[in-house]
Amino acid sequence: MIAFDEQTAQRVIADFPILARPTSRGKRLVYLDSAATSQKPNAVIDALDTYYREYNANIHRGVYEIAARATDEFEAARAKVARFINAQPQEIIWTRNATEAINLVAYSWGAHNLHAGDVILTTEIEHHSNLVPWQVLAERTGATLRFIPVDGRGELILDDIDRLLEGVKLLAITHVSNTLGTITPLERILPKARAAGATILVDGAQGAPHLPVDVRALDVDFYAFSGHKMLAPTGIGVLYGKRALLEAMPPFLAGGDMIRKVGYERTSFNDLPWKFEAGTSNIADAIGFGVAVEYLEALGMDWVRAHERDLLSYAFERLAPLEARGLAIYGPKDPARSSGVISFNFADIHAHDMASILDTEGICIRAGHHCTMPLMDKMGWSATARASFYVYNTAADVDALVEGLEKAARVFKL
Ligand code: 7TS
Repeated sequence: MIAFDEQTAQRVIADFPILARPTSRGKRLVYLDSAATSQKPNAVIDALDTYYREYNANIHRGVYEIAARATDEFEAARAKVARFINAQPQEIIWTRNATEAINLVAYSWGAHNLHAGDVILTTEIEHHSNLVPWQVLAERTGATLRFIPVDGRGELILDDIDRLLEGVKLLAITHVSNTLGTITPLERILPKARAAGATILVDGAQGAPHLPVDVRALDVDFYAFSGHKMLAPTGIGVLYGKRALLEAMPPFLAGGDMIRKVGYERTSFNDLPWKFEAGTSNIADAIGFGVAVEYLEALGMDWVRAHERDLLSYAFERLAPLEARGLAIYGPKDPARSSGVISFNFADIHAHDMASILDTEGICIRAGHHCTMPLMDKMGWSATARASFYVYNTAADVDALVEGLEKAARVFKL
């Protein structure tokens, strides 16, 4: 039996008002789609409310009291997010999301450092957001893409990693697969990539929300993530970059706030991190992001990881009997190598039908290709159903999922 920390879990649930609202069918909301976006605790919702009610003003320009407070809170949020991943505040660039953070690197660093014949190494499990920007960059520069292959259980095959890394200029790799939950073995890959002279970008969209992250210990050059998957509002994300690299990079977007001095003909650019933050920033949501990481820090990322491991262990245990009836679970199926994602198909029930049946029970899962179409093609799946866990999920949610699958089996007469 898994020893859940039920007391903390119940306290966490009470912090999320949406979880107390029944669905229109009067069901308890069982939210199992946090890999798509997470729910928000009262502390984050209140921070947005307070900003708009008490000190809404533009930042970095007003001398009056509420503008100074807005600037202070905005920059304090940056410092909180920096601390969360063991970075310096100047190394934290606010973006809209992980996708924009990756594009910033592709357009600014990539366009100036990659040339015809250069190699970008990525993997076969990437989200489109860490694939398409490199395809576009390769098209523009004449660089080529190379892939670390994936095996049938969704784990990267590293037998040939030394050869794959030969001559690589950029390694762009995910921390965690959003489709399979696989935690990529960065500790085995990154030192080799560094030794091979590659610049390293990690897509942390599914890493930062679920695992303790220390960008210094990982020794990555860039780490991209989104606030909305880690209790913060939508519309705010982060690019972490090593200071020396960011200093050397040209701005991505140009305009207000990213300048030091502007003449009709020439402009000099602002210091880090503002050089990369053109135009009025997403002030409220950045402040909300700061509150979200404080919430996660108070819980402790070790607790978050342990809680998700417990949930996965319990889910694998509860789902096992259904495997004999045609349930196929994809991915490593090992809570030590997997983050809180379970991708599955049940006999010949289409993943979208499964999601619709579960919806009638108040259970939210995602069905489809999960923005990893090449991976789906390679595995031969047209779609999978995906349940994903976070801090506010408990054993009761796993039980609800299992009951939902049993209902689907009845409906489809399995
Ligand atoms: N990288 C990974 C690994 C992701 O899972 C996602 C979003 C992104 C990048 C892009 O994040 P965004 O915030 O810029 O959109 N993944 C998912 C998902 O699995 N379901 O919905 C979005």
